[in-house]
Amino acid sequence: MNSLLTFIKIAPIATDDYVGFTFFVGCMAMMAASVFFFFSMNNYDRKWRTSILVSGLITFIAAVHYWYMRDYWYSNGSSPTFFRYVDWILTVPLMCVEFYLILKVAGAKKSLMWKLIGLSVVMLVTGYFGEAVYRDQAWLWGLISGIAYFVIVYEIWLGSAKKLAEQAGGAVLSAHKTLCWFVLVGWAIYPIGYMAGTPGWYDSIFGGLAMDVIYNIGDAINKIGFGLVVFNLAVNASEKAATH
Ligand SMILES: *C/C=C(C)/C=C/C=C(C)/C=C/C1=C(C)CCCC1(C)C
Repeated sequence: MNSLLTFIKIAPIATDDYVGFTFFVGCMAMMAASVFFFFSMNNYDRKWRTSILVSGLITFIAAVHYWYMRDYWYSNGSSPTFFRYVDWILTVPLMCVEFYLILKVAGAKKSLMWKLIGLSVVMLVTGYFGEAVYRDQAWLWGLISGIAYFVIVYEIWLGSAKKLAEQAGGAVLSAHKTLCWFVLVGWAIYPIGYMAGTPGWYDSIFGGLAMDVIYNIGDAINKIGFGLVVFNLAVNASEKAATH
């Protein structure tokens, strides 16, 4: 049994190792979600296929990274910051693609997609600088990252994406709104993890929290939640098409 565990690189997790535990559960949840999205993508209207595929890609990419991060944490006892940001730099832009894909019915242009992708890359690269490279100025990099985050929130809640969602109406509008809430509330979990894991004026507020636990909870909520909103849109919109 032990040699099997070694072979498949499942490390025994101490019962009080919350970081290790959430890496493990996160990995399983991402795998399960991927299977679900991949298997259901052909059951609905053709036009939603790519959207559900992207949902599955997001959770699948995360599952692979969680597999590594779980092992990294167990072997080194430190945060797998690099893998974390590689995961995000792949999956967050894909979440921006989801906005574009569902708004395409209302005529969304690729420029909207690239704008959101560009902002998300700025948000993540500056966050990485603060967390891994210039830790002494973490607050400054976090601030720049936060501004990019704020512009994304503005763009989808009040900017051109909102107008497109209103033109589309119905199931698309309500899915867009739910995704907007995920970005406003669900993504706001990450700056808390960042402040817990970097030195700064906020140490006395967030210093005692485990950064990786916070990030892992954020990832599970946002990646799987986002995917389910898109899946739900496909279900609702396909049902409606069938009754017409
Ligand atoms: C699946 C992964 C997701 C949805 C990751 C999202 C990450 C963020 C929204 C990170 C945001 C950050 C800030 C707004 C400021 C501090 C630095 C970051 C990168 C943690």
